[in-house]
Amino acid sequence: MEDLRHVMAITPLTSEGSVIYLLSDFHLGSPNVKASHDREQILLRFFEETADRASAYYLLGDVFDFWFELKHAIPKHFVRLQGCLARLSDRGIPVHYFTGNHDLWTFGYLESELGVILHRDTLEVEWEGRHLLLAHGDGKGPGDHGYKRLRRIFNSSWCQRMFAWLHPDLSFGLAQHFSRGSRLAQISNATANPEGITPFDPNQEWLYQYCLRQQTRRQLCGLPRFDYLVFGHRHLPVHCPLPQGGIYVNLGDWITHFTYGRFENGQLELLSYPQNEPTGHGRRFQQTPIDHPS
Ligand SMILES: [Mn+2]
Repeated sequence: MEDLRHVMAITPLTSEGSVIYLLSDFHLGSPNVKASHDREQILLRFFEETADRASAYYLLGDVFDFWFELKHAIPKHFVRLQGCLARLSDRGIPVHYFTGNHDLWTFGYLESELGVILHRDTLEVEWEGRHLLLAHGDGKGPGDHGYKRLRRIFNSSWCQRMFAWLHPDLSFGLAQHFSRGSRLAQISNATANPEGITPFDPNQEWLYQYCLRQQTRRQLCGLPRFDYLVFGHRHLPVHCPLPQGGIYVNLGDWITHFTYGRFENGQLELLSYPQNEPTGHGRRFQQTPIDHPS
């Protein structure tokens, strides 16, 4: 049975002029620490520029390319971003942190130390009368059976305990090596087009198929259809209307695309953040047209 478990969300109150920002897949740590530090600086600038208007941030997974909390230790690096998220929380701006398939091994540190609100599964929210479904997106929809099997191992508490018993110089080193390999394979798929944008085939896009199923499920349950179904994971910026109504949004990533979602006045836009010049406004993301299946 397809994953139909959903967590009903607390509806955040959005005051006039306030904005909700959604972003995902920073993969800090990949391809190496030096390159990630440069991206971390761009992220810090983004948060600094947007914080005054932000009523909430939703980070939809894979913030870190590898994350694992031991009882007395966490992976080195990227303390500036951690500090930034902690400060946003301290200012009273809720930071929602979805676990991805690279950083699911968090056991309380991010909540207690950074003050983030952690989500491990799909979240349904209603903002300004719009219904949204939010998730990282790994293992959703048909296909990807190899990964779905692997995910059972990732989520096994016995395997996590075994991993935690190894010396972190060995276990973290190995995990980082495999994590980079899996992500690089995904990136090479997602940037096959010279413009860095891969027009996707809806028949092959599992998350698109997942969106169609979710809209049908809502209809069968007599619920209003989702206005936006928002994911990360694919490293592919997408803002694509669905045949039954509603829009499939993929937030892209902060490795090659630097794209993010901005929810304002009941509309969710996909924007790209300028990496070089400081400006408070992203550019609207241009996507190549997509042929819908009949
Ligand atoms: Mn992912």
